[in-house]
Amino acid sequence: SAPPVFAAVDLGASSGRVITGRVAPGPPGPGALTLHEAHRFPNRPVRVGGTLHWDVLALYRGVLDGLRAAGPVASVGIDSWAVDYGLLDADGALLGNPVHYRDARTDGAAEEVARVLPPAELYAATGLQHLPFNTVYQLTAARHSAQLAAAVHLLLIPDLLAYWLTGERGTELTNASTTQLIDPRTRDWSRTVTAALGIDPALFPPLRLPGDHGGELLPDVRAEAGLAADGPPVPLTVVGSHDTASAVAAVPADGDSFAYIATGTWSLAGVELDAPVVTEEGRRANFTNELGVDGTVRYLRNIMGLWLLQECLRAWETEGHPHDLDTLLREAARTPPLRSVVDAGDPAFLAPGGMPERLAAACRRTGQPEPRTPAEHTRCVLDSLALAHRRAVTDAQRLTGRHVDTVHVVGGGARNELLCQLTADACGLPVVAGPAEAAALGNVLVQARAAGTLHGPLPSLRTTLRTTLPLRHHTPTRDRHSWAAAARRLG
Ligand code: LFR
Repeated sequence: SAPPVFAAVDLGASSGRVITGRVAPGPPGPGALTLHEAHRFPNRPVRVGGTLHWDVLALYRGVLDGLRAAGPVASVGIDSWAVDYGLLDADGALLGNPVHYRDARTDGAAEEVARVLPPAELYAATGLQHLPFNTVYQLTAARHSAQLAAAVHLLLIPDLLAYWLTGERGTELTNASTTQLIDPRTRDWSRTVTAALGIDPALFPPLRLPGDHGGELLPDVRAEAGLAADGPPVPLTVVGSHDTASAVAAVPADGDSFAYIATGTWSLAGVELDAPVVTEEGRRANFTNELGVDGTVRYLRNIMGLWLLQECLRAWETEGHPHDLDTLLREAARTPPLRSVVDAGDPAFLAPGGMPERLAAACRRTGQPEPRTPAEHTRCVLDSLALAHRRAVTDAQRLTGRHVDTVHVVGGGARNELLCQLTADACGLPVVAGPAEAAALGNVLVQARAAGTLHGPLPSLRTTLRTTLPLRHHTPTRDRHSWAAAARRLG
């Protein structure tokens, strides 16, 4: 019989995708895992009343269209970016559009939280890096709102979509770990944090884990998705619903001496651990202990990522001078290296708008030449990202004692050969690039295992990937001194 097909819904900051995955039978073990993009749709945030929102119904429609395009599937799994949520009233109706994490409503929230729970205590309780948009700050910013007062349930974005598909409410753990309300040691809500901040943990439906059964598609959903009313039930399988958790699950690593960089809008760079490392040193270095698939810990740092370049492209297009990414990357490859670099970890780059000028201003402030042409901006962004990758890989090893001999670059940025080569050069380590659709793959892997199509712990799932996916290898070439010198320019 034909191998089962799994539908991975993977929502990113600029587009959503419904991707089908199947595991071809292949002796002696499972054969190649192949993906097919059934549907892709734009994710366009909307500013209304001065607040930046997600157009969550448009996303949901994209999911339904995608399921229709996918046809009959054995199960569905959903992953998306982290931290954001929708609030439901007692009837289960959505109270307003979810707010985008890049919205300015959290300005000043960290200071408010710090008055009740100093940063060192918040970190000791949660092991989570400070990101101004963590759910804890969003809830603090919203705490006097009528909407929160009326709310009975809080659902993180993938859990919200899963609720609409199945009628069942749950809180998936890997994504819950990004709220800064979870203790990574107990893998449960931190009463220290919820009590100090007056956040009612009962807002969150029960925690569930990747691999859990998450209900079945409702009859009206089946109709919308074009599935026969009398066909077999389609379960929703809980996956690593934080896209980065799914992406890390799909790192095609061999052994544990590896670092990963999940690159896309963000670069999430770090190592995988069996247990959290919660130290004051780690807090100061802004490392996080997010929870991963199969009880793992994602010890990583957020780096601004290709957002810096996406925002430049958007600015040039708005000004009436659109640029083609591939051409720019070719030009950037011929542009002198390491002329100017910025701190790609700086939250100053978080908000949208005016990116080319903001990059130039940052170079000016640090006494470096300003990028003038789009190719120079592109080079500046890629050199800066590689430098930030180097720093994260070095710091993660120092802070955890984990030795790294290979860097895996996964996610959309794995397609960017220049970025991967620069990352190898900057880290002084071999880079294995791919898969680009890591989040969707990790999503499919967990579904396939829950269905009994794949077996075994993460390392054996990774072996399936490593032996069947096309991967690109980058050997470090450039001398390391120039990267060290560039790092010093940022202080
Ligand atoms: C990547 C990601 C990051 C998270 C950021 C905001 O898509 O999920 O891991 O820090 O988006 O949610």
